Amino acid sequence: METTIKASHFIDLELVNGAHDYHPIPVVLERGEGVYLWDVEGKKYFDFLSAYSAVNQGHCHPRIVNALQKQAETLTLTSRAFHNNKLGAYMDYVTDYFNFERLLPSNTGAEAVEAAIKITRKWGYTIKGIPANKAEIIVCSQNFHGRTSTIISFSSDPGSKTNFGPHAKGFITIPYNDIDALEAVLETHPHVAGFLVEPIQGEAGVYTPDTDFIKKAKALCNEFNVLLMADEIQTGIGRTGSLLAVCGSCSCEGHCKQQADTYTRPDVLILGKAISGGTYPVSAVLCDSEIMDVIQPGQHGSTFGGNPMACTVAMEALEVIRDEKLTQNASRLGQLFRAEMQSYIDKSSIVLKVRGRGLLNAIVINDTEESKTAWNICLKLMENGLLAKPTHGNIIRFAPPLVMTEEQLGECIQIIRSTLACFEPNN
Ligand code: IF1
Repeated sequence: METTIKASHFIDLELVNGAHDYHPIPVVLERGEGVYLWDVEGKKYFDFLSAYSAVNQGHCHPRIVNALQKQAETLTLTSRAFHNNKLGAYMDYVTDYFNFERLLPSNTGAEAVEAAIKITRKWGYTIKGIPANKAEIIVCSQNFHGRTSTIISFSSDPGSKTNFGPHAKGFITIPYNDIDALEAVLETHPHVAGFLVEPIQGEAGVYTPDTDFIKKAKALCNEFNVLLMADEIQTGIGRTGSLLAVCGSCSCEGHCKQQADTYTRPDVLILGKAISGGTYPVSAVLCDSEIMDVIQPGQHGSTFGGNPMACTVAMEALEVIRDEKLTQNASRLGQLFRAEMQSYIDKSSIVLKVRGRGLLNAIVINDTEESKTAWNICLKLMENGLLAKPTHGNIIRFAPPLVMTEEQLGECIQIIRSTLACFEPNN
């Protein structure tokens, strides 16, 4: 598709004036509503990225926007030098929602991961008794936890990491979904404080581990007195068809307080993205008081963290997840999506497989990681009115807002099937 003069204008402004830190799909968006986005020419698209799973509640959800507007007219920021009348209510609401005793507020996902690392290390020194500066955290290869200088130190992606050193020490990498590797490291490293893991690896291409991987990891963590730190920034808040991905197949939407036997309770839970429905940067670390209370005044903080706008918006966004049964919808539509894709794949030579849980899915394209095929498919999808982006070259992630209806999903599957058909070798 030719980029229009109007779109090129906006793209060029970014190119000329901005850091060249992204290579976006060449579409310029100006409006969103529910599962739809419109570009500057008024062309309408289905959104199949949801701002990397931040917009689970759909674009410009009226209830969330209303909450944001009202709070913006009342009080936006106090800093934590003073109390505000929203923070306590927010902490009470969210700790109850996810069944943890304490919440530490922050803004972006990476900040929450950083806070979780600090909490875990301090717990390691003051509670577990690790000697000073010896604490280690186990992470998985192909992880994605953010862009700070510490977090990229344990990335296995050269692009994220190279030339940004010297890198932070104290991280041990094991292969994802490898319980034996985890056990081997725990047995040989007495100073491990935590195991930081994504229940499904998003950036790695929606890599879904064995159903019992997290459960077994938690058992090992218990055995070796190590904190299980679950990064649910992308997988949490209904996305995978359960409130959290660590809930497994439980689709109680949090009402059961995650008592289901599929639920693995992490020691440290990290949330971001959809906790605000994509309207405002909100993130959080949740854990029980025996862990959280290692942090005392002056040891962590943020100017914007816990501000009344963030608190109000996040409470409304979480309420929407429950009221609209978005977790259940994600579970149901996800099964439908994978079944439909699988029936296409059975007759396809361009698509190798579909994988995922709930509405966090990906298809693997039958070409090399270096190939342009997945990118070209995404350009064609754009032309046909559906926005998605490749990850890792040959994988396309499909993650629409959870407010999608079955009828809309049917329309989207048609678009995806007919687009893919253009890339089959016999066409
Ligand atoms: C970018 C991916 C998604 C995350 C997990 C922490 C963070 C993220 C599991 C940090 C952020 C985003 C950031 C965005 C691309 C992206 C992404 F493709 F890289 F993997 F979502 F799929 N933990 N993920 O997924 O949160 O600080 O950004 O709020 O370009 O960096 P943040």
